Amino acid sequence: MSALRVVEPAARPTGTSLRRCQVLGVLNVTPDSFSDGGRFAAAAAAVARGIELVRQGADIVDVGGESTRPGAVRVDEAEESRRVIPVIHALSAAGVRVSVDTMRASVAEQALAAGAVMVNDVSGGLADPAMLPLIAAAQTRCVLMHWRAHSEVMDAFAGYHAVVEEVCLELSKRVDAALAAGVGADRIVLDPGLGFAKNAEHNWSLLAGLPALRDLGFPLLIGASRKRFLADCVDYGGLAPDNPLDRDDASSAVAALAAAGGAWGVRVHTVAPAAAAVRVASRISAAGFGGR
Ligand code: PMM
Repeated sequence: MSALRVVEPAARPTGTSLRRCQVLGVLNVTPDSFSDGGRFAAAAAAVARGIELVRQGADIVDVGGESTRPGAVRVDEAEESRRVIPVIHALSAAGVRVSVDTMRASVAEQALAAGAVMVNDVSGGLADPAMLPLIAAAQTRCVLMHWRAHSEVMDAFAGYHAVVEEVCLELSKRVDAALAAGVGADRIVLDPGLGFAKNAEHNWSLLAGLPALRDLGFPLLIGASRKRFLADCVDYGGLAPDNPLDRDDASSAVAALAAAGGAWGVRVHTVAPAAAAVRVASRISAAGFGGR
């Protein structure tokens, strides 16, 4: 008799595996994204878009009401709340896991009351001294991103001798501040802040420096999607490097590499290919890629 037996495959990571890199779908509720037809129509369109992002594979929808692009001028607090809170409320009520992308504790507090499950502070708690105490009191998960200055002036702060080491050092200072404020270590996600007071070479170095960032000992979020530095890769097929939408394929490539490199999450505008990318990375990692 043949010794050949059908062996049941070992349990495999599923699409909902906790170890799989999380996909954060970007939902920017700003006038340039959703302005047609007035405030109510804009909120309804944003909610529909958020639900569509989940359908395409987003694990979390990251809702922001203030542009942080280089040169962007700040919106006032009341306007930021008016933009995001109704959207967060409706998405949370629909069962969507929402994070709020804000530097303001007051907006974060309202967002948490409206159902948000995570605070994504691109300033890592630096812009508003009330932010870390709020996160501590709410015991919510937070993203602390590497940040040096507000978007209007941040390009003047893009000077580094050794970008990976300096970003690691500055992030660990944010961790210290968060822990001192009472934030639980298990609540913290770190983000190198690609494009924030960084030029293209800095961003590439930080992506190459993922192992050093991981050595900080916290989950890592990577936000490369549609950013300017990816224009370097858009030199084929009639693509327009200056058009952020034409950087989507490069964004998905970064998502795959970040996930394979052990990132906890990727923040992306176009979700479906990133959802595929993180699943591919998960399967390759499970098969032994990188010895993990
Ligand atoms: N980038 C932007 C906004 N929020 N949040 C985190 N954690 N990481 C990022 O890299 C990040 C962010 C700017 O991008 P957008 O204007 O295209 O949303």
